[in-house]
Amino acid sequence: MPTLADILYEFSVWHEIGGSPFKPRAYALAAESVTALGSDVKDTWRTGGVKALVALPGIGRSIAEKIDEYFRTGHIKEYDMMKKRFPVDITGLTRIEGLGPKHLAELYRRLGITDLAMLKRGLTRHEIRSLPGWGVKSEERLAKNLALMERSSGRHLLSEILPMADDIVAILSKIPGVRRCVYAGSLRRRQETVGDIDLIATTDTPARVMDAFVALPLVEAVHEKGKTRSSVRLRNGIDADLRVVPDEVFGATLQYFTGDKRHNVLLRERALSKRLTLNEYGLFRLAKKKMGERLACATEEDIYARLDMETPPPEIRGGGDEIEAAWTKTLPHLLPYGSVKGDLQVQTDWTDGSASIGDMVTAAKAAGLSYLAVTDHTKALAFIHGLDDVQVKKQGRAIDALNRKLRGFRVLKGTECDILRDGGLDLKDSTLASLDWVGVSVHSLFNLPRKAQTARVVKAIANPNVDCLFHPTCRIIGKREGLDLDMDEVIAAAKKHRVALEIDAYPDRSDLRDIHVRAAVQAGVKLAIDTDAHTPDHFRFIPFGEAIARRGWATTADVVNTKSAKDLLAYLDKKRKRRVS
Ligand code: DGT
Ligand code: CA
Ligand code: CA
Ligand code: ZN
Repeated sequence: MPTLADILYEFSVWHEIGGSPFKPRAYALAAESVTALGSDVKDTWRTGGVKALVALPGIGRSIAEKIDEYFRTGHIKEYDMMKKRFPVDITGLTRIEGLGPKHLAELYRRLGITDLAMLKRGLTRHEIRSLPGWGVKSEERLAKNLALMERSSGRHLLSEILPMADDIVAILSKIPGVRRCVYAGSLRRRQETVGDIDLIATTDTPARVMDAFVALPLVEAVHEKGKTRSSVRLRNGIDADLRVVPDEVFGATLQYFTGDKRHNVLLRERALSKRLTLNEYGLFRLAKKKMGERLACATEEDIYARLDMETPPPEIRGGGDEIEAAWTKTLPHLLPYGSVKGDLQVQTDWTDGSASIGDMVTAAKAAGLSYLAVTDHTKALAFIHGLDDVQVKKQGRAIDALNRKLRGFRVLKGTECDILRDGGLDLKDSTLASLDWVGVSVHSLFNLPRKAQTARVVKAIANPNVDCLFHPTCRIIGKREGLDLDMDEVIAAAKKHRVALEIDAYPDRSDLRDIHVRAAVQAGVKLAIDTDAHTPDHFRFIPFGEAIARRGWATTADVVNTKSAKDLLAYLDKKRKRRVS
């Protein structure tokens, strides 16, 4: 069963094939809007029917009636009819780069091609090259794009792509004629995973820049090369898009391609309410449904200001209440990058870390930090020789000795104490009470039912010796779903017991994730941004943790390790007065 967005998109293609002058665009806009609004569309319909649908961005009366029919009956009559006349897998086939509506119509009418399998057969039989306007070259391009589409994997971790994107931007910036070059899209919004790299360059000589771009050694294949947009596959399997625009519209292009789509839909809606229209070339006056005078385009700030809004940082452009906050000028002052002063989750060679405490200190200093907490695992993790009470005490004496030698850096005595099956902890209370920083976390029984898992975690953080819940949900991106937890309950317990929740910046953890950070911040729960370092070079993950905090609207005051070591210890001391030993 196709989704509503798919159906609307198919209508758009259908009308395009039929030659309608404005319907294709109306349906494409509606499809985009429905995608961006997600489940909100159905909620809106349920509460307000057709009338409420019309009030949504990008949805007019007749499309609203189709959506209504879809929700009421599960079908749209006109769609079913159209499908009979044109039984083509539009959604599947248009995933191939460069295969547009008119091509689909032609392939169907002349060769009866309705889906990917038939397209492949047509390609192997070389039937496509003989169509009017095609030829060997375009047939080969289609085959190549089809193969690339099938090979194209899913999403990539931000931490893998960001350094690469920085390199690409540096390379592109050196192409003669390039004035500015940046990346936009999910990368600029620092989403935990990104689909592709969206690049923007400004120049007076677009053709030269495009030639140079597609000829870069790191480009493996060219999906599409145009005057203002080219799309390539890089050698590491990632796609990159480059848009080239005149320098004076840079702000508008950056705003547009930073997204996300939902943010842009809402922003355009706001523009429309002021009788303005917004696209990648600027903000224009709307005069009799046509574009009028250009009002802003040079910087993002100009555009938002012209809409009477503050400029939301890219990290929070998710199409939620940032629009309203920007408009009422109540955006939070997000925690700046570089705010974290110490790392509060670090493993050493006492357990499964690769380096000594001393080597981790050297690396942390080099990364600009002024303290770290040694938080080796505890004995429940026998396979990595987790520490018992005696060993923790012994490690504490080693840390005291090291601190006496250190200048301008402080090592805190800590633990990553295992949460046992029943919510008990893996070290004695007297041991925990002797430490500067007590983190607790789950490393077993990931599949307990929600109620039991939540009770287990809540019980652990109710222990008055506990300062922080490490990697609270235990998800591993692409590998493990994470615990089934009632996060509201966990957040309430963290608040009650004054326990910080960790943002574990280890890339495939990214745990807490942005939405939970937001909920924690709203509840007044403190956060800690840690790298979960197991080797000296892991301290480079700090900015990724800061990015998650920003995406969750956290400010400096929300994060405990933006404090100096001295202030942090004083803060923990206040709590410690309530500790049991
Ligand atoms: P990704 O690549 O899946 O991680 O996510 P994005 O957000 O980077 O999405 P992408 O690469 O498809 O497009 C980059 C930005 O360009 C997107 O965030 C907003 C803008 N954009 C792209 N296509 C459209 C569109 O059809 N409509 C609107 N309003 N904006 C678009
Ligand atoms: Ca993208
Ligand atoms: Ca893209
Ligand atoms: Zn852990």
